[in-house]
Amino acid sequence: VILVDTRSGVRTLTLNRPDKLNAANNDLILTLTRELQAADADDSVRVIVVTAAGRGFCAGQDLGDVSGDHVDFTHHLNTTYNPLIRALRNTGKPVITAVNGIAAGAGASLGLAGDIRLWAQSAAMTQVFSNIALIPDSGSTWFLPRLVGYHRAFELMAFAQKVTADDALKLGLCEHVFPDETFHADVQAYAERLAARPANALKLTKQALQASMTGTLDDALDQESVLQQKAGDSWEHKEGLSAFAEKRPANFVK
Ligand code: LHQ
Repeated sequence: VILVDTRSGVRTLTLNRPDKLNAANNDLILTLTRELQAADADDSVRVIVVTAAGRGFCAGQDLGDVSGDHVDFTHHLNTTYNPLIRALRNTGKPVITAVNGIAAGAGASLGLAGDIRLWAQSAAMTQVFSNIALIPDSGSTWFLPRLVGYHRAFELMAFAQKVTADDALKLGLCEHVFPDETFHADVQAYAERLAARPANALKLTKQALQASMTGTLDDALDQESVLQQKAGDSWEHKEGLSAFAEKRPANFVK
């Protein structure tokens, strides 16, 4: 259900149930979670890409698996999607969600959860949950209002509106849109550029930014002073300074 490929420090995890638009069954969610943890622990991996096979990114929960009178939604979320989103957010490595097609429901949440979001021109997102009278989950109630504000988030959720790639770019739901024909190659090239950046500094940057999402300016200033020490003590910083003095590009990959 998940294809794993590593090239030039980039670990690509590809959701692979294309005929179901990569709808998420337990196997897919748990395998993706394990692969994210494995990528986090593997020193040869500098950037993680989550993308998908076929014309869809992820159609959310596989609805074939959760019908019946007494679905334990709380247990389901706590044992599947919530550990997945935590694994994705907790890795110190940059995660790119490369949204190649429709991202619906929990698939939309997954698409929003990356540090960098790259979309194909034909990709779209829908907070489809209200179509089946559920609430947005897997982090969408946290991610979306931080990106577009409370009111626009509510409207997108209430009507399950489909957001196109061009609109996503304007709304800040993605950083770049690439042509469909070259999408996976463009994502790989982008990821390799990111993999050449200083890994320790990016890890600390993620830590500071994530803390800032829930903290005050005073908290952020305190945090910066502590984490800057860690960055400044690293070989990466020395290399950056030497490269500047010698007027050459820095080499942050050992
Ligand atoms: C699917 C699915 C799918 C199975 C397309 N399941 N087969 C929920 C419950 C419990 C606990 C926790 O959390 C959640 C979180 C959630 O994610 S709730 C939201 C679940 N997702 C949906 O409600 C989305 C349902 N799908 C759609 O609305 C459409 O398929 C979208 C808008 C994604 C794509 O539309 P189209 O491009 O028109 O494709 P399609 O509808 O023709 O789908 C293609 C095939 O994929 C089709 O199968 P078939 O055998 O007819 O070719 C669909 O049945 C299947 N598929 N989504 N979630």
